[in-house]
Amino acid sequence: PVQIEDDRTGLSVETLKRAFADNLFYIQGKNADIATLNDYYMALAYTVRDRLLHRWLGTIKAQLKPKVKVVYYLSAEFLMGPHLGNNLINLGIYDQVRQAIQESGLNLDELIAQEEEPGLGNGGLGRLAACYLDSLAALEIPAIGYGLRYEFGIFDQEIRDGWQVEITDKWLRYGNPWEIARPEATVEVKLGGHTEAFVDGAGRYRVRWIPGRTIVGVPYDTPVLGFKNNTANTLRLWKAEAPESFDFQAFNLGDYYGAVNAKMYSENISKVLYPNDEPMQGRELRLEQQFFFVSCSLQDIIRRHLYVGGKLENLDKNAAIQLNDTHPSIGIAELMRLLVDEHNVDWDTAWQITQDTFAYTNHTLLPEALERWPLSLFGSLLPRHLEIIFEINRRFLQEVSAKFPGDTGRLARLSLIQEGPEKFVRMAHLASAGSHAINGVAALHSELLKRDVLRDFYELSPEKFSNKTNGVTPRRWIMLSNPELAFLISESIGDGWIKNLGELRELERFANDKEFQSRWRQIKLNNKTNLTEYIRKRTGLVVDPHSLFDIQVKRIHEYKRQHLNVLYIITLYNRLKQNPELEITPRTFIFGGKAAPGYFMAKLIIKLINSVAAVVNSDPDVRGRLKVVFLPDYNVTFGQRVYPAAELSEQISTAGKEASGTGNMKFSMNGALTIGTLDGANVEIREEAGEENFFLFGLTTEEVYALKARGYNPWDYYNGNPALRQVIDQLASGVFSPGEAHLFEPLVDHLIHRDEYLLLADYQSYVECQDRVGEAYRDQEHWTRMSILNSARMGKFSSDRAIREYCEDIWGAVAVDVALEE
Ligand code: 26R
Repeated sequence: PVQIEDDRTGLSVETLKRAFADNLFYIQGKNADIATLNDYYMALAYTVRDRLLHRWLGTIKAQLKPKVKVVYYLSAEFLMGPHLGNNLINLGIYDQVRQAIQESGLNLDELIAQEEEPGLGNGGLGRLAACYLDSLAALEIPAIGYGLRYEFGIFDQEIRDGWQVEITDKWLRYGNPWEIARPEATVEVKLGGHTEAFVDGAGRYRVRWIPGRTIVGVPYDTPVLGFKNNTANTLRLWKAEAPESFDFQAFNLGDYYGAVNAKMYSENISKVLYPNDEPMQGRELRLEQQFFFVSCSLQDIIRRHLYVGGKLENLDKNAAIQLNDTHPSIGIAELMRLLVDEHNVDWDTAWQITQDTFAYTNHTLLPEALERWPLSLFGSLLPRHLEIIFEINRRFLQEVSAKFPGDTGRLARLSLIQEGPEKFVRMAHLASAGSHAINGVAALHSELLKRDVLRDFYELSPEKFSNKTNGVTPRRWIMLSNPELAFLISESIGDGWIKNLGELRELERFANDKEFQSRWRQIKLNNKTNLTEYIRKRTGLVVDPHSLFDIQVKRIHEYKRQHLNVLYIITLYNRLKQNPELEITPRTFIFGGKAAPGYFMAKLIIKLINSVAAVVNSDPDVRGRLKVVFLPDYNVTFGQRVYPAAELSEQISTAGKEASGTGNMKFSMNGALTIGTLDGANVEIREEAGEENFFLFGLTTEEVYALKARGYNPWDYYNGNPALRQVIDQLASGVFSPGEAHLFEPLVDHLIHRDEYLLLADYQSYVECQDRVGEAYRDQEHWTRMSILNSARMGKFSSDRAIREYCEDIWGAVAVDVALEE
């Protein structure tokens, strides 16, 4: 019999071409005469989506079997990056589709580049959530990611006159082919109002919450494919809408515009992603967002649990709920409310279920980033939750008293409520008390958590604590970003590394192989040349692909010390000015990253980079040996271009400040060497790569503490170091800000008077280390060997390894077979 491939599932090139043309006509309503590039992208996206639906429906079915444990990953941010290329890789149809598109007279790379990335996150925390969803699917673990469907994601960045300008991110403008709305699964969320006590039919004392307003959450689902398996998990994002009844009520009273206004107010909740590093104060809408998506998600989880016939007492057997930082930690109080108030469960049972179900990951030690909500704000938005938190706290402190009698200092330190003229709810304490597991995101960070931020919780419940070093997905961050390198690796050691990154170790035997080395170098050069072209297009700057590509891309923050990097650039510049004949390794310094719109110092650092670039790039004495580039609008898409082209990765935060870092891992996997402090995951990257393959500098965490304890005075470093002094004086006197002598005064003042992040203390060590880097680069063979060894030894930093650890130690989740759904 003749076999005819289904147009929606067939994978032959012929079928793909036909399906693509069909979707262009019937979904986009265009033909080749009038189709735009975006129409072609959409047609292809739908062609790919058709081919994953059997897996998606199969996975949903498999998750709804009794006894299956589902991981629920609650996160205010998911920085997924573009879907198309990734889905092609996971479906294993990249090559067929490339050919089909080519035979249709188009270019696959151009269609992939057409996708507007969903920037629903700020940086590390949101991208980690995305890598974890990828690995959960790769490992066939039933999982749902829950978050917010922000209408505007992280702002787009433009640079005007060297300053950052923020542009709204209209990512949904041309439609989103990857999501499916599920209005039938809408849930209601209450806000504001007051509570009332009453006695129920059984004579029990109960509380009911009379809300001031109600909104509804509409779920939008996006499939998350596993790598070449049948699993397609779900990312469920909630959109806030006004309940229909609201409109009708007002309409009947004749207040049509009032009703529309209320509708707009409701929809505000999922309107925009908040940038981090923005002052916490008074951000009521942020608390509304957090409660909104958490309440929707918990109601959804309970509904699913009851649907499969589960008993609420057994929720923890079917559900593991992970809190990605404290942003969703209101979930602890909300689950208690749902169980006690709405489902009639007694307090003690409810508390046991809650603790057994929740686990909490901390992502930062910075005191200003620890979430605390003013009691007044909290109480007016969530009156019932405040009561519940008081009751959790009362019982919790009773337990503490029993364990540490008479220790009132400890009670005050552990309390969920921070006392003082203004009282606050401490969200990290709520998360810690209400979870059975608490983890940090790198070995050092987890130690510091136990020693500082959560010390009292550690002394109270040491068994809750563990470390789960972050990881990143090799599918997006090697295969998709660096296809040539992926090809070389697979050709040399087979393709098992994609699922089992530890296998990269087998590359070690090629580290000294001349032929392999030269191919390795050639690929790096190709990637650098691509980036060179991109830099020229975006900034007009011409850079030399044979120079050392030295890259720092990440959010702009004082603790990350982009300005320390700048101090070195100026130092090099001064050396060249003093001796224009000096032999130096030609370098291209590339920066990228966004500053929070309200973070003045961070914005000034961007201006500083651009100002130094303007002077250095145009000085004839430099003769092109140094180039400084600030590439605007750093995001996932741009990261995919940058990591493969990097030779030196800048990971230079003050020791003890960067929880983990994940960019550091992406660089290293792609063959960049790291210059870094002993901070976050750098410690473990160096351990794996070997200390001889890592450029280490700077104070250790212990030294930072000790220096601060004995009184740090940046002046001493300024006065004691002529080169440093010259750089600071130049910044202060306007050498890099012609006509605006005082422009960088706030930065300079802060550095010489306070220098919270110890740039001046680490300056000399950094300069010497950078000089060693420059020297090392001259021996290309040795450099290449180090580069190969870095990639070969990064197996530990696969998010697959991280997710396996979470599954075994925290979630108790196991792989589930998925049968394709007809
Ligand atoms: C409360 C508010 C102001 C806020 C502050 C900071 C909101 C969000 C953040 C972002 C933090 C939590 C974050 O992104 N942390 C990063 O998490 C990464 C993943 O674990 C780490 O790699 C990275 O080191 C850490 O900064």
